[in-house]
Order: sequence, then C-alpha cells, then structure tokens
Amino acid sequence: MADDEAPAVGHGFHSGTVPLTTAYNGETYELKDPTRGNMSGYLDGRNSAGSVESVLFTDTDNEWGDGTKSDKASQAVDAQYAATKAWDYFANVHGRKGFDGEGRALNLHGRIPGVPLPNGRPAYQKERDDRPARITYASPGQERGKDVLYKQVDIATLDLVGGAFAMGIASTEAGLPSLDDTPGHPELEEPYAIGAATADIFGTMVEFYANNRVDRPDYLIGERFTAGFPAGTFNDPVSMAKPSVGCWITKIRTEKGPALHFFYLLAVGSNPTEGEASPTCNGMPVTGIGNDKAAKIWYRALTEYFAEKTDYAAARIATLKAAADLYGAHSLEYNTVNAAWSAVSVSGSNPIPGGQTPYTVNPGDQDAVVKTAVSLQLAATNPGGRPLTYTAVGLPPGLTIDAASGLISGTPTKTGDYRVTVGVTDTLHAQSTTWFMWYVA
Ligand SMILES: [Ca+2]
Ligand SMILES: [Ca+2]
Repeated sequence: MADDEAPAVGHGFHSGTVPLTTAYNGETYELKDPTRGNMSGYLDGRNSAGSVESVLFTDTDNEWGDGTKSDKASQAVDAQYAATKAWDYFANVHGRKGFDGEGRALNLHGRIPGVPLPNGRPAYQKERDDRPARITYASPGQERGKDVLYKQVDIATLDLVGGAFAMGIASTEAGLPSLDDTPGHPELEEPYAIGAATADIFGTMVEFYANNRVDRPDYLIGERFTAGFPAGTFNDPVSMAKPSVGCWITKIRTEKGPALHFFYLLAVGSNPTEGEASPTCNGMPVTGIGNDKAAKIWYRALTEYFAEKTDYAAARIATLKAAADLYGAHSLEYNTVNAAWSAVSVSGSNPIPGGQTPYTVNPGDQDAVVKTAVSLQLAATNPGGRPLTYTAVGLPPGLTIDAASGLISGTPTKTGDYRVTVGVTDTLHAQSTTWFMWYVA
C-alpha cells in the first residue's frame, strides 16, 4: 500500500520553523515527500560490519528537529526544506519536474563524521551502479579543530542545497564536468567554473524564491556558514556583486567569480537604486533586467546550449542565443547580456547578425597642459537613433564628461599619460567602447 502524505512541521537550524510534506506508513512518519518524487532524508553512518548504511529519518509525532545546530534531525529538516524549495522553484518558474525533468528526486544524505564527504559543501553525486543520484551533506559531528569542522559542517542551506540540486540539472542537461574531471584536462577547467557558477546562481534564485524569514534572500553564497560558529572560523562568503575575482583573464582556470559577477550585473546592475553596487571591469554601466529574466536566460542557456566543454566564451554565446530565443535578437535583454559579459571582460563577436549598436568615434590621442582648460566633444554613430549616454573612464584629474552630450571638459591638474576609455550606451542597452591616450604635460 502506498504511504499517505502528511503535512509536517520541521524545526531547522538555518531555516527556522517550516512546513514539510512527509509520509505515514501506518506505524510511523517518514522523512519522505510523496508529492515530490518521494524525496527522502537519510542519515549515513557505519553499521556494525563497518560499511556505510543509509537510514531513513523517522519520527513519531511528525514534528521534526529541535532547531539546534547540533541536532541531526534539524539539519535534515534544513536539507529537506531547501531541496523542497529547489524542486518547487524549478517546477514553478522553469516548468521542470524533478532534477532530471522526469519527476525524479534527489535524496538528501546527511553523513556523520567518519563517513567521507565528496566535497566541502552540499554536493550532487551522480548515479552509480549501486545507488541513485543524490545530494550529500555533513551532519553535525564532533567539533575537533577548524579543519575538521570545516569539512564536516557543510551546512544544508537554501543556497548550497539549492545549488547542489542545480548541479544535478547541469550534469544531466549539459554534462558539465566536476572538479574531479579537471586534473590533467585544462580544457575542462572553465567548463567546471561555469557549472560551479550555475550552482551558485540557482542556489541564490532558490533562496529568493523561498524568501525564508530566517535565511533572508541575498547575493552571497554560503553566508550562513558562520551562523552558530565563532567569528573568524570560516572564510567570508562569496559575493556575487563583488567576487574576489570578478574579471575574466586568460588562464582563469576553475574560477567562477566572473560568471557570478556577470549574473549579478545582468540581474541587478552595476549601480542599482536598491542593492549593492557592483563595479564593472570596463567602467561601463550595466542596468539590470531583474532576477527572473536573468535566471530564465541562464536556464535556457544551460538546457539548450551548454555542453561538456562550455568555457566562458561559449557561455557568452549560449546566453546571447538564449536571450534571443526568449526576448528577441538585439532586444534590451539581449543587449544587456552582451554588456554584462563585456563588463566582466568576456567579449567577442555577435552570434546573431544585425543590431544597431552605437559606436563612439575615436577622437585620437589628445594632448593637454596642466592648468589650461580643455574641451573635447565626443561624437558617435547611432544607427538606432535612440538617446545615448556617454561614459568616460580614466580621464586625467580635473576633467569630467557630460553623460548626455558627450562633452569632456575641465582643467587638468596633474601631468601624466592617461589611458581613457569612452563608450556609449543607448536606451536598449546596446553599448560599445573605444580608447585613446591623453598626454598631460
Ligand atoms: Ca541568506
Ligand atoms: Ca545566500
């Protein structure tokens, strides 16, 4: 006989008091959700014979966990809740059923100390001959020094479990490599970074979707790592607005920062009226198009265009094609994707011909003398005929640009050789830059 579904209450350490759906087997309640592919929560430990055994969480009164950090059931509540929200996010926003698109769940496996973890945070693990695909996280254990603590307390939060769920999608849909695939294969390093960024992007979208009252939505990844631990125990969380490496360079290798930075700029922008500013690598402004559109573009790129060897350049092309599919070629959304990639130093050709990009006419190198006023009127070709905004970065001190007219004026105060980048952006976010030298004697 099938289990009956039961409305349950869980007390998570990271999520607070949350609703869950569990199953009643006639004798006890099981941490198993019949409405979401029987998604279940297990505790992995070693049995008396010394091999790893997964035991399904059960409960007598269907109220799960006590909400404390050291309680395994509370961590299981956090994991189950986060995976529930990930399931619902992909179902309701992207029309996807289960991680594989066919209604299969990823079970949550909390591992007690002594049972190896695949990674330093909740991780997607591919299907093997002896078991289905799953998400593994560390269950609370003894705290024996920082290193052990770090390895064992890979917290089961919305962003990290949501990210592991997304890795299941990325692996299923695109075959993006895992970190284990990269040694000796430098061509897989950037694709790994794109997959890792995919996890963080959708983990963050799951966090926004859940809108949990304890774990508030934000553009940080793993910010709850520090909750309940002494200050300074862990590294700072990753910031999408200002990742430690936010600009692409040759040999970026496995660094996901530029992709996270791209997504933040696409969704939120470089200087939003609400939210954190996110400086661009080229000095050009980017106006965000919102989480929903940005996530739809990344999801379509992932499911239609990403593949095993998608590096940064290919991810740019893929997201441009996805934006064209969803919103039209050379639409505002398409142009913002292009601008956001340029803003993290990933640029290239336009995968779809046409468009009406405005170009600044390069004024050529300029000479000036300290304490002598100068005036330089920029000109632009503007095939779209839309209003333009001018930007200049790296001007000699004392000079400013009028964003509306493109007039650079002022009195230089300091000698030097200045590399000036100027650009124009139109009201459909189409954008280009050029640069010249300004020699101040
Ligand atoms: Ca949060
Ligand atoms: Ca977060």
